[in-house]
Amino acid sequence: MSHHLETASRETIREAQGERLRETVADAYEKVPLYRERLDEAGIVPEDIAHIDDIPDLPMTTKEDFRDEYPDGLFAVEWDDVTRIHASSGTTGTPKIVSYTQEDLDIWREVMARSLVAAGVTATDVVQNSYGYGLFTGGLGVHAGVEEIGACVIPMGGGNTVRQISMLEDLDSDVLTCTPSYSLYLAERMADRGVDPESLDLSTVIIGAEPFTDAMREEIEAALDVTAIDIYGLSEIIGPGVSIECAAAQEGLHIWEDHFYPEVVDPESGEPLPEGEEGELVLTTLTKQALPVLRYRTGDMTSLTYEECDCGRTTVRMDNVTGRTDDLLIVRGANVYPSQIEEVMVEMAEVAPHYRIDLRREDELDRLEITAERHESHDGPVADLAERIETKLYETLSVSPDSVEVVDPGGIERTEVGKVKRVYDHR
Ligand code: DLL
Repeated sequence: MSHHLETASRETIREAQGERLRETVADAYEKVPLYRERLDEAGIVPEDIAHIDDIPDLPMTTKEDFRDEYPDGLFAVEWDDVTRIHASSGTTGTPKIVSYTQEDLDIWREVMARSLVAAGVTATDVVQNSYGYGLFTGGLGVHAGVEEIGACVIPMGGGNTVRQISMLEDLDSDVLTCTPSYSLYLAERMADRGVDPESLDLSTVIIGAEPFTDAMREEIEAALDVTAIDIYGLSEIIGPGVSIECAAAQEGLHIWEDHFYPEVVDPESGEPLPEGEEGELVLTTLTKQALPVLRYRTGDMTSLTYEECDCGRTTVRMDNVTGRTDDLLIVRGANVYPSQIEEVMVEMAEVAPHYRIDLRREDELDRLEITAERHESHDGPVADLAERIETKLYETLSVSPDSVEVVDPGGIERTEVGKVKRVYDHR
């Protein structure tokens, strides 16, 4: 079924999903005490789940479940059958441990290969993989996919930026895979060293692992003279390669739904939302052995479309994720999303695409403090610039920042390894 599924009829897809869901639920019920308990509580026996439409009857799984069951309470196989471990750390101390059997790794490799092909990567390409290797799923996940399609992988990992630049120059990398924030950092260091992106073979960057706005994507594409493709994934489900944009249309991310079943729900009520409406992405694994996951609340905000894509693929697509359910900042009663602030920052030519948001509480009142970085090309008075930023932010957010500080180029700390942190909530 595998590759044909990318263009199969919706009916064929749903039939296959139903079959796999039945197996996954039976397996989870039999082997994972938490799932058995939850299904028992809900009064469901695995036989009640006959096809994919029955999925909303199943209980949901949360990040807290991963933490409570730390380290291996959600595993559905014996340790002897676990071939690999990864982990992801969140805002709290306990990491989420995730496990893979050899078959799980084979499937991951396959969906990553499909992803890269959809992104336009070919067997003759050189791919510089600058996602971190190690417990983070980015490095090894992408690595396997590049090998699977027979392209050449440069296992750079994160950081080491001077070396990254010489590799881009000397090995003629066609594709770069890294976080959006790192791609910007790299572009900046290239500019410092007088390396013209147009002189490089690099044509595509595959960015993911953290949210970014369309404005930020355009900034990256201009700074590196490339096409930027959005790749999405999360450790709890498998890692990178849950979904990706196709190079042909770049109209949403194709979800490899023969392995990962998506729903979008109202983040408050948990009720499923219709096609096209924005809500929280909920994912169910359909083939995972070591760590089957039923209806996982990802915390990521998106919407789904089942329309056939111009590229010919019939798989469901998700919208690009610019925020999470827990992103919302309430500032003196007003709802503020970091992505709104990002758009303002990136769209102002006099400001560099690096910024920092600090929230404090003083005398019972919220304070929103913005630090922006002056673009090199701007040499007018910074006080005027700060005022213009403030006005723009007020127009967008309907709440005025309490302070806008403009610092010199390079004044905002860059993230060289791992995910960027732009919001500091001290309240
Ligand atoms: O970030 C897996 C990955 C690696 C994806 C490399 C893409 C590329 P985690 O560390 O478990 O796994 O973090 C998963 O990162 O729930 C989202 O909040 C966020 N995220 C991942 N990809 C995107 C994206 C990897 N394309 C969490 N856009 C997810 C926005 C993303 N957010």
